Amino acid sequence: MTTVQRSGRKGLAAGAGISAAGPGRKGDDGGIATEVAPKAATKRRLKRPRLYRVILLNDDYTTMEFVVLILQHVFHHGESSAHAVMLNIHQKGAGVAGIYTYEIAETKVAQVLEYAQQAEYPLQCTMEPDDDGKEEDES
Ligand code: TYC
Repeated sequence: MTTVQRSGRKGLAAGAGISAAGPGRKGDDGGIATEVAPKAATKRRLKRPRLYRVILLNDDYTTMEFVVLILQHVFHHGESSAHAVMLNIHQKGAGVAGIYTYEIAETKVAQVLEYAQQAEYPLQCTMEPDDDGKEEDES
């Protein structure tokens, strides 16, 4: 039985479960690993991913209706929530449309900018860490 250590930094042969002794040796199955021994004292707990706020900015030209549609279709707000969020942005100058992991937030920002450009509105959209730059604590 060939046993490999769970480690990303082993050589290619070790990583593939290939024995240096080669096949034919007593107790050696020819090199295909069937068990993976957990590396001692390796922390395997997954960290919570960082989250990002997607922010819409107010402007004087984009229509309220367009912003409500964006909030419904890109951010999955219901009609009344979309209306409340849009009004908050209109009054305060900016507001949170939604909170997502990095790549989803990035995609939403790109979608908003694409739709706004298509419709020839100057609507702006950005993202920022939801934790205000603080690193996650252990545990
Ligand atoms: N201020 C815009 C208007 O009065 C509406 C608006 C709301 C625009 C929110 C952008 O992110 C925005 N037509």
